[in-house]
Amino acid sequence: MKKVAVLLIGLLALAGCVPAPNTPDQKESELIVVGFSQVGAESEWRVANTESMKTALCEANGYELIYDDARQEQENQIRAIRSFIQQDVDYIVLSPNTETGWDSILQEAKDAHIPVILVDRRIETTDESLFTAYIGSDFGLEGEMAVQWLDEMLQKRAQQSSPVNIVHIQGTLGSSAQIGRSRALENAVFHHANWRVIAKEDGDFTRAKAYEVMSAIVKSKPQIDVVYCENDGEALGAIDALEQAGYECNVWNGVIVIAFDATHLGLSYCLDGRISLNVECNPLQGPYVANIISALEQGKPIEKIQHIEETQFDCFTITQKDIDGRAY
Ligand code: GYE
Repeated sequence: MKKVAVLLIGLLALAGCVPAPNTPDQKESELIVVGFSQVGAESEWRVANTESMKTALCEANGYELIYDDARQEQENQIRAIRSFIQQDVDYIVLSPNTETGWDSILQEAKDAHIPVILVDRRIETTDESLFTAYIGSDFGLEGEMAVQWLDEMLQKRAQQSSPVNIVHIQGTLGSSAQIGRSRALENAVFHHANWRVIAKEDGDFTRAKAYEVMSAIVKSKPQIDVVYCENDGEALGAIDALEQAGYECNVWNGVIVIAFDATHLGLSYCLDGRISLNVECNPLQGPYVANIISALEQGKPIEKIQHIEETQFDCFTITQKDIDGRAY
């Protein structure tokens, strides 16, 4: 391992804070060097995820973290990983923007004997030895929770047989979060003769993009029963556009808005009824990564694939206490 030797100096020579050599207070400790390639800062979820990683992998916990924000571009992530390899880091943590196209850069990491831990999103590969561990959400399950709830809600609205017009605003195309959440809706539409997707657009997990696409959709003033947004930011953008165009967002006699993440802001929209259902997606993944690294350091076995447990909140049961109790 290539840990950085760090000198913790008790006494500093006053002139220019130059360390006094060989003082008795001198201690040597080793930091584990981690290169973290993050997707970007596109959502509140992402910001909370970055914070969690920075907090868990801080110097006081024995880490030197080299952080890179890829601004939602795979090219930037590949460049960052190559630079981590050149810097001979101990571990690479990667949150891959999209699932495909990782084999050759991860082969370079493997050749350099640097373990790669995937967080949040996954990769599509035929060679599972290209990564050491994955920690994140089960996006397919999140989507299934959402469509199951919608099915029950439409029965309560007595819409189990009349046409249900759905607008589908997708997350970044090709990302695990988009693939899992979209697939659940597509399966459900396939199994319900009266559900139909009247518009499907890429909202890129941002409020601005969702506002833009939703503003175009409402121009034709169609009957909209449900808007299925693949994160909180998209739901907020879609609601802005819907309300501006005169639609009401509420569960009984308006547009049912479904969101994922359950961040503070998303849940406050749920409390006031404008988001009907918010499926939780937990961004606090830093401690899980630290545990994985610590097990690997001690030569202990790890579970290769770990999913975080998650729940859901709807406008009927959410309370202010639920919101206040959340860390993100
Ligand atoms: O839902 C969204 C973010 O990959 C789970 O990415 C993550 C998603 C999250 O930008 O808000």
